[in-house]
Parts: sequence; structure tokens; C-alpha cells
Amino acid sequence: MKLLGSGTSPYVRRTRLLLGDTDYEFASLDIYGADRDELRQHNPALKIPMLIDGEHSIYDSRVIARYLSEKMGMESLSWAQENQLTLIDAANDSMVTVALSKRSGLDTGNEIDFYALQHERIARSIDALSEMAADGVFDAWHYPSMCLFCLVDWAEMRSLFDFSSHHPLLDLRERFADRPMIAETDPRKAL
Ligand SMILES: N[C@@H](CCC(=O)N[C@@H](CS)C(=O)NCC(=O)O)C(=O)O
Repeated sequence: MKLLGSGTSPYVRRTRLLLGDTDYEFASLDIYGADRDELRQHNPALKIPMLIDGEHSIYDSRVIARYLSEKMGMESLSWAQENQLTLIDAANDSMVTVALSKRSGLDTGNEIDFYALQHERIARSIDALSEMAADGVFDAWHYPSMCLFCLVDWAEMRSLFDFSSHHPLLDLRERFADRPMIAETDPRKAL
């Protein structure tokens, strides 16, 4: 198997955490620069991660997780866990939108409707996830916990959200800091 990704993407990191010590090749691409052509060749959606496994090309971290869970005989997610992933992805996608906009020199403040909507989605999703974390939903190290860990750690690194009033999420990050592959996949190492 070959995983196309980057060392900074939270979506790629969650896939690497799920793969754990499985034997696979990791290609870290500069998707906005030198390696964009390679991405164009493999994924018309122009997003990472994507997984190549023999004749299968699988796009999107969520679909890759389903593919791997079937292949590796892992337990499938419950509907409640699917909803947790939807909230994590909603916050993550909006944060990526804000980050890319900032990188493009755009003003991402609340006075612009489009960005006010992103900030509201981020805030509400994070509030809900924080309440779930306080209720123990992410106490075990399963795929939704991996995704939430990657989101919180990446958002902190990029200063995209202030988690100081969301202690359950800061606690989660601390609790899982020593899990397998966390240090190896730290996005700060790829900056
Ligand atoms: N739903 C996708 C989102 C992946 C995604 O947004 N990846 C970012 C990197 S963090 C990306 O490839 N962005 C490229 C772009 O938006 O142009 C997934 O779960 O894999």
C-alpha cells in the first residue's frame, strides 16, 4: 500500500495513526508546489490523503478508514461515531478553508458572511465535541479519538482556535500524547 499525503495535514495524520505499524509506503507531497503534478495524476479532487492498494485508488480519509477497517478486520463504526466524525470533519474543513484564505491574503473576520458562517460552524462543532469528551466519549483510543486528537493538535499548531475554555479537548490531547505514532507524525516536524 502507498499513502499519498503530507506531514502537516490532520486528515493524513489520522490515516497514519490508523495504519499504525502496518507495512506501507508514505509519500509526503508538496501539494501546492513541486509535487502538484503527482497529485493531479492520482486524484482529480486534488486532496490528500489518498491510498493506493493494488488496483484500488481510494480518496478521502473517511473512505480510506472504511477500506482499511474492512481489509484489516476492524470493528465498524457506530452511527453515533459516524456523527462524531461528521462534526470533527465539519470543524476541520472550515478551519482548512480559513487557513487557506489567510494564506491567500484574505480577511477572514466575522464581518464577511462567508467567514462568519465558518467560525460559527467551528465554534458549535467544537462545543459539541468538547461536551462529548467531558462525557467520556473519547476516553478510548479509537478512530474518532484519533481524528479529534489530530484536529486539536493541528488547530493549536496553526493558531486557528483558542481551546482555553475547552479543557476536555486539551485533556484529550495530553492523555493521548504518548500513543503509538503520535510523536512520529507530529506536524511540527514537517514545518
Ligand atoms: N474530506 C477530505 C478532506 C481532505 C483535505 O481537505 N485535505 C487537505 C489537506 S489538510 C487538502 O488536500 N487540501 C487541498 C485543497 O483544499 O486544495 C478527507 O477527509 O480526506
